[in-house]
Amino acid sequence: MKVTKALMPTLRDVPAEAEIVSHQLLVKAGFIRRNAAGIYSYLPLALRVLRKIETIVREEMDRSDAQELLLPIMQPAELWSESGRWDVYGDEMFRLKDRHNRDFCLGPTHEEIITDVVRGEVKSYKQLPMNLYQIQNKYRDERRPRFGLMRGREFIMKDAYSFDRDSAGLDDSYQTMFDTYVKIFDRMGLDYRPVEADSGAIGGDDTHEFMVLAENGEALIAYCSSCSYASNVEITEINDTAKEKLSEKPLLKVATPDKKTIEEVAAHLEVPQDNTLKTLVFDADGEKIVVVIRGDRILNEIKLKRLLKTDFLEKADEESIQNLFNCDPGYISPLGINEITVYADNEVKYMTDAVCGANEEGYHYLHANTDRDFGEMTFSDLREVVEGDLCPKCNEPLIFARGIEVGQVFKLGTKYSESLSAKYLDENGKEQIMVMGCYGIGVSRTMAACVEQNYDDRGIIWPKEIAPYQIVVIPVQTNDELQYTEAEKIYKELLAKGYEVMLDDRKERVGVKFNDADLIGYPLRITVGKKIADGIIEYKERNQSESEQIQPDELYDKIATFFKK
Ligand code: 9G3
Repeated sequence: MKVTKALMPTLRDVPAEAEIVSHQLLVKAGFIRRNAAGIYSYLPLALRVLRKIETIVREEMDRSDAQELLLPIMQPAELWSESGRWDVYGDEMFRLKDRHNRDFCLGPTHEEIITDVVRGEVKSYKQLPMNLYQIQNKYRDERRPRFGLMRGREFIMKDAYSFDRDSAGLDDSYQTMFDTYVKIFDRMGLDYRPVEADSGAIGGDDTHEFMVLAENGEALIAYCSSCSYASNVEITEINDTAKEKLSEKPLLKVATPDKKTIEEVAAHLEVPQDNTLKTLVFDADGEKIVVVIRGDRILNEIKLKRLLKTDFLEKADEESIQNLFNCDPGYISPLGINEITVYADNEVKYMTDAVCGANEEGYHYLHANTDRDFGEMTFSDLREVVEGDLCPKCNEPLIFARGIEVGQVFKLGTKYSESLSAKYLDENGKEQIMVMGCYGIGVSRTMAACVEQNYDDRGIIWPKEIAPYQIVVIPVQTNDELQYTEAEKIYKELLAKGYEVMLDDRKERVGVKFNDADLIGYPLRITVGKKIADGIIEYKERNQSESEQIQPDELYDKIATFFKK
């Protein structure tokens, strides 16, 4: 391709709304253009990258014996009513009516559609397991679409759905998809981690998110400095080792007038915050509960919801706390509580000399000892993990990192096969419900995530596996007969050898050509300048700082080596 013919509108500056690097660079380098909030055109360079990502996804999915199909974007509301989800997703779902006034949505995901297809076509255990996937546009009306392709309202997803006889079969399908994702993201040259994640469903099954590590990532993950453990901090388990029992002193009531927050109480009593107890009151599914954690810790409400097996959890309001304890929330504690269920984080179990509320306005107690002074408590891992907490698998310190979720694998179980009656006949002719898994990869998001991980102050540095073109050939003086014909000769040779080559044939200063080449991020740049008269050309890899002077006939072996690596 020649630059003078190509649609690749590089810019000097980027629009203000581009906040993160990948959004800025994809716009500046002429890859994407915004048509509306969260809706983009993929210009030729972007489409070439997308197609390469899709090819890697397809090759590995097909290798896992998954079968590609293509499902409709327009989905009839009836299916979503059958699954009970038509009314679950409010404004996030794009809804429309056809000319007969029938309800449809633009597919945000395809569990209902794929289950409808399978329930009509798969009847026997002999046909299972079956894994079907597509690469298709998805539509979700994000309240705040931003970060370019990272959080769009129309995006491209590979979504796969596995159908098995039973949960043992699902475990195999899940593992197969997990291993396939590892191959896919390895081939893309991404630095990523599969992390244990929150399944969202009440007491749901396994789920893993594939996170590309990047400081602009929206997710926070904790990974182990020495073993492969990694998890979304929402669910990072914490190993609480027993603390040594401090001396036991009798409870001592002290005045703490107008000292309500942990900070104020700790400062007033001159005790460290990790030696105080925080007591919280919640309304869980209509029942009042009390939760106790160390004063310097943060309660992890996702862990609490999983423990209580409910999604309906909210902080009790001040008034109901007053009714329960006859004092301000800042002075409450588990002392003397016996008619309300008390949950406590594991750390609380070992506390023997803590400060806690006196359940009396203006007073706290010193030397509270959990074993001695508090009634029945249900202990569990309830706190937010902090960096440096010990890995639940090997006790080495955990490291925090931000991540961009580019893939996720879920065990769905029978959630959709039950509601949509996707059944098969087993060996004994008995009807059984299929067991499903679903597996997503954000294809367009992966392109942006790749930029977040591969750029410098000059622009994008595409991994060679997914670069829009492999090589750019630049004649320094396009007017110079020798330079241009030699450059064009190399260009044609490389095309003939099957490389994807761009020839910058513009009558521009070489500085402009170099800047564009580095901004667009071609993995390899070949420059033909004055020295061609002495049989010398310049060879430069985008992710190397130095260029090399070589002879034209050395070029082809060098390039073959570079792309074979
Ligand atoms: C909706 C809307 C938004 C949604 C969903 C449904 C997320 C929805 C979860 C999934 C789970 C997996 C298959 C591929 C991998 C992810 N946002 N999810 O179900 F109606 Cl508006 O999509 N689906």
